[in-house]
Amino acid sequence: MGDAVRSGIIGAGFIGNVHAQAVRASGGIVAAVADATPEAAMAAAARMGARAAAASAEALIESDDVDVVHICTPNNLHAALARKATAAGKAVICEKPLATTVADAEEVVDLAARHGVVNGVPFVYRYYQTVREARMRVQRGDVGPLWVLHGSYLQDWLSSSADINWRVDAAVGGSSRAFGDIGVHWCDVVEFVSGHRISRLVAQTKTAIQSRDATTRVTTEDLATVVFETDQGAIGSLVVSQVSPGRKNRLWFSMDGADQSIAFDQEQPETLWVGARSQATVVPRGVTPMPSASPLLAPLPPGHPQGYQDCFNAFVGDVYAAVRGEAVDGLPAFGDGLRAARITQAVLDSAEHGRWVDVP
Ligand code: 4PW
Repeated sequence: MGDAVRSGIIGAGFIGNVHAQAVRASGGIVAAVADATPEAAMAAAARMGARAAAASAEALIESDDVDVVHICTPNNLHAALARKATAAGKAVICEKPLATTVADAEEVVDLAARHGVVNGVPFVYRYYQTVREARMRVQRGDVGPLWVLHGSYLQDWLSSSADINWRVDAAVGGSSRAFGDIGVHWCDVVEFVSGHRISRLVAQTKTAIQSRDATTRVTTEDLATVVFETDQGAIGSLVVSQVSPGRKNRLWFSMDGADQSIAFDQEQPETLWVGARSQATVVPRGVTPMPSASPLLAPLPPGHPQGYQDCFNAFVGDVYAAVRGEAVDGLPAFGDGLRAARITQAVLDSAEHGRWVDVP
């Protein structure tokens, strides 16, 4: 490997482009792009400024010019490509879900461990500086023992029957949609900040729009509600929706403890809300000293807002640091992708059978 890390991106849609920008922001090179056809890859390589268009995903994985494989395809291809890239000894960033079944996710995790490859799953909301600050405050004991973890993740981009996307099709997107696509982000960031683990849950799901584009019959859920308990005795609740008009990407959580409550809103990520009995404070990003924070989290000073792409940049920067052999705190990896698959399966099982389910 030369000085700059060379990334190959498989899949050139919305998220493939986010990855390409993060590669450049992290000092990497977009060495190759693969897409559904060689022609589409050539168009994408020109659009994204990649050095080369790969003839196929497999060719990209095998290329000696690629150090890190980014899997940004539709969900049903993730596990197979992650297996191939891992077996080829490449570092791998695999979009969530790592796999559409728990068994496949377990296999990918095992394989990555056996081959000792650096791996990441972009649970990027961990990379807001305010999220790290919330985690620090919880770890420091400011909030006290946590009693209740609650919140929601709401979007509206699938709220009309005219909204069509491959994610809606269970054969391509997987048997869970709203929860598997965005509910898992909420669980990841809440477990990351709180240090608690969701240990059992009861869920309901609903397909609000049962037919899209007048023809497509939809089986995946638009909505999920989850009530849960954690391994440390807290209780919680979560609402997930991709059909909430006006809500664009509203991931919000509150952790309420014996001494304080602390809340974060992904659409207002420059502040944390910290409440105590005597006062509530809106704390701006960057004013609280965080001695061990990575500089990647805050490339710009307070007052210059950190956004979604910045989080992605910091995540890819951390993967690159791990590739260079540096220690990284809080990098979301394949193990976290497996955790998400297990929680998703528990939600589906609970919703199907109408009962509490343990999360392994
Ligand atoms: O991972 C999520 C996506 O699948 C994202 O964070 C937001 O919701 C953006 O697109 C979808």
